[in-house]
Amino acid sequence: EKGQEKWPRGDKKVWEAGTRGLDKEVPDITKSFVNHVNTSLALQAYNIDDFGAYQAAALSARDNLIINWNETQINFTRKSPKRAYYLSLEFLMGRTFDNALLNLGLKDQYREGLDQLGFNLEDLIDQERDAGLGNGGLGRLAACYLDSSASQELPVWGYGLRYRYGIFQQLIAPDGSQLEAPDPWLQNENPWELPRADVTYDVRFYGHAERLGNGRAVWSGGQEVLAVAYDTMIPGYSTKNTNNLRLWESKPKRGFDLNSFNAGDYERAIESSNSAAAITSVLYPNDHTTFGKELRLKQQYFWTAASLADILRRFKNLNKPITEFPQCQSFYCSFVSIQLNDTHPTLAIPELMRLLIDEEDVPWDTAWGIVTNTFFYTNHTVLPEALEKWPVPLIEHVLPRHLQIIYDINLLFLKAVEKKFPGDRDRLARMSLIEEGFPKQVRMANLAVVGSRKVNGVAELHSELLQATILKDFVEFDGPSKFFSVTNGITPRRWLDQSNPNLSNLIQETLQIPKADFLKDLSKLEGLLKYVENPTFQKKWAAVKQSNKERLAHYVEVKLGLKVNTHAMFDVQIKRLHEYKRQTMNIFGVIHRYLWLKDMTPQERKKVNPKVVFFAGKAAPGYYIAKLTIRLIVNVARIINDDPDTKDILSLYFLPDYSVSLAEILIPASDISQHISTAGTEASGTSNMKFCLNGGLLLGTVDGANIEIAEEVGEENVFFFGHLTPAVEDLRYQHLYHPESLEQKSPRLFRVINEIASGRFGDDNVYEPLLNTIRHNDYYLLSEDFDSYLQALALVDESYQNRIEWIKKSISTTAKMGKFSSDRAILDYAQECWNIEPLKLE
Ligand code: B1H
Repeated sequence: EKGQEKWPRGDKKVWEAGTRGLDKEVPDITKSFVNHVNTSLALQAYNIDDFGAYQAAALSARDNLIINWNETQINFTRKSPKRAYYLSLEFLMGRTFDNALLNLGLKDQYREGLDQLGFNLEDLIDQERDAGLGNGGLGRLAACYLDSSASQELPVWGYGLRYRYGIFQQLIAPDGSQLEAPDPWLQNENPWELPRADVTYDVRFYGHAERLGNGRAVWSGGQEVLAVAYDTMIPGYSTKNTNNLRLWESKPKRGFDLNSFNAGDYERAIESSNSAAAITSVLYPNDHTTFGKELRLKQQYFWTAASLADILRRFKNLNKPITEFPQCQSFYCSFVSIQLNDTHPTLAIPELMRLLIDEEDVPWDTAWGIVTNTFFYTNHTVLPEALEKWPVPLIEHVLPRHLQIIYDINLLFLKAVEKKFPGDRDRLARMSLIEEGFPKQVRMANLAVVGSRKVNGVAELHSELLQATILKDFVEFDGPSKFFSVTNGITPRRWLDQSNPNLSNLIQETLQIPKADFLKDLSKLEGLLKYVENPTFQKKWAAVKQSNKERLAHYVEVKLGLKVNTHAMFDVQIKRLHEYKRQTMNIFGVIHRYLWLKDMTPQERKKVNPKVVFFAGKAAPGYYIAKLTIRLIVNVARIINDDPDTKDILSLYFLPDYSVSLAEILIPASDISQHISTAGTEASGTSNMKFCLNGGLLLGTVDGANIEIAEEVGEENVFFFGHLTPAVEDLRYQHLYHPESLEQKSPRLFRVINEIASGRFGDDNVYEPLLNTIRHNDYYLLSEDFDSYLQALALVDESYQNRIEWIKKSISTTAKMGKFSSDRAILDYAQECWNIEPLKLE
């Protein structure tokens, strides 16, 4: 058969018609796909694989986005509505292709078109690498908010950094511990970004700041670095509106140092160019801890300086007086609101002061009026170790002019405090932007509060705690109206329709309304309540859950070569490893269950419902105890999964390299998920919302958004346990000053800990530091909650026995999750803070 090559894939006629661009014979999608294969990629049907096909399909979908993006942006420029900017050091976007097709409403057309060309859409979707530019909830929240802003047709842009390496890849070593590898997500071209070589700004570091005596100063010398914009299109769902996420890349301003180069010192010649590129090289993987590293400070300033320069330039194109920049009485005379996602972008406050005073010649008071009407600050945690502080000498070295401005702000602020509370020295010390000590430190949360118009927490309990604790003085000073709460939300496009198409289809077919109706107004899910008692519907509901469990089992089999029992209850805890989130309590619970099963006769064991426990999550590379927890989980899994007495009724999996894409597979498969932080420590949580939206029930403490979920779905549908927030402080005090023996406090926990210590799960002694955190001061109160946790787990078992009742709980839960759409949350921000309105592209 020499010379007679077989046609490699799909329908030859369709390929050929696509190549020739024949209008009538093939749909536009086919033409555009084949065209990108032939031209953008210089490939053909003969040599293209799934990855190439993904790229071509992505480029063709992107063409649609670009057109919508252009029209949206022109519309915004022409009508110049007030805009909001979301400054976040993290945007945990995950994959884009699937979501783009969904929001464009082109998924079915692409599936069909690709099928004719010999490709399977789902396989191509799987070719894409996650954009992992975030650590966890905070970064994923930013991504959900972008989706909702575009879908609500709001003029909102995101600003962040284009890290060359995202969150590290997690590997598991033979001994069970976490290893980290870089995440070179840009290695293969990223079709979703548009480099903007023409949008650049100079950003200065170091040098000297000289006051001129008229309030202004000149900042000169030091290092100048170039910020280059990369734009990512953010399509709205079922609207043409397409917003923008602008990420900055750092580059050397000049190629290299010519003097050193000419003197033959080549290393020195490229040193400064390397140091410029280093700024956006990698995402810091330490959620909830601050390290005080110079490079991190440079990231924060680089990003806020470039973003503000861009925002100010856009405003100045309007030729309006500078006082109309921010919020003001009349809607029509204000143009900019800026949301600070945590304290990471707080340098934007002194930076805007600097731009206004030094560059725009605005007097201090006017400038301060503008600044304090522009910014809004969201706090995401009350954990003290996460509150950002920067050493004064470091700021003085890197940002000399900003330190002057911070001191000036502080002086005026403390004067005002002194006026309101004369002689209250302690209060002044607590509220000062500068913490005394060696070295002195700048308190970024204080600066963010003082420089913002409004401040919010991310769930009701969290906002209350904030106002009662770390912000108490500020509430007393500013009055309560500056402080409020916006409960977090999640986008139902990604977290229902995209990750759980079977459920979304069943909902559509049952409610008999277009998908867009409930995906844009999630409260429509309440319509499902009518069907809770309907046996046919219950069966279909259960079948969807089953299909998702099989999809997860398939993933585990392909990735890890392990077979999962899909007839077991699926119990899932997936989140960053942290002591406050208490993965340790969960693994201790698993060990307890294992010991309990081992104590039974084979007959007794037969009556127990099988259960599969899944963990996934990364530990910060320097967080020793968190890493040890992973090692314990992996090694317990090895013992349990291998024990012939129990392996059919209890198994345990640690799925490595947790990511947005993995969450999309895990969440729809869960029967029960765990959100078991010590009361008062988890600000909100957002995966709890994702599980419940997908009909998984919640086992949790009375913390964060768990509380509001229970309020919505009914307490009879969630499994709550543990001490409440007001008790926590007293209990900690008791632990410190009147410690009780663990054996007395919880004999069951005592036994579990002793079994681990005895080497039952291998690794004599390596777990001692982890066990000691509980034996000794037990800051997160595991020993106080363990028995009620076991009780709750027993109740979960019992409830699961009555499958019909369980399914009813599951349906009722999904039906009542409307509140947790990020559309609701983003509209709260738009109304409460930003004062912006939708601007639809017709
Ligand atoms: C949350 C963080 C966080 N709170 C510092 N704080 C970081 C702090 O790299 N850093 O320096 C990174 C992240 N992340 C989470 O935010 C809360 O713990 C969750 O409860 C909440 O749901 C989420 C979104 O609001």
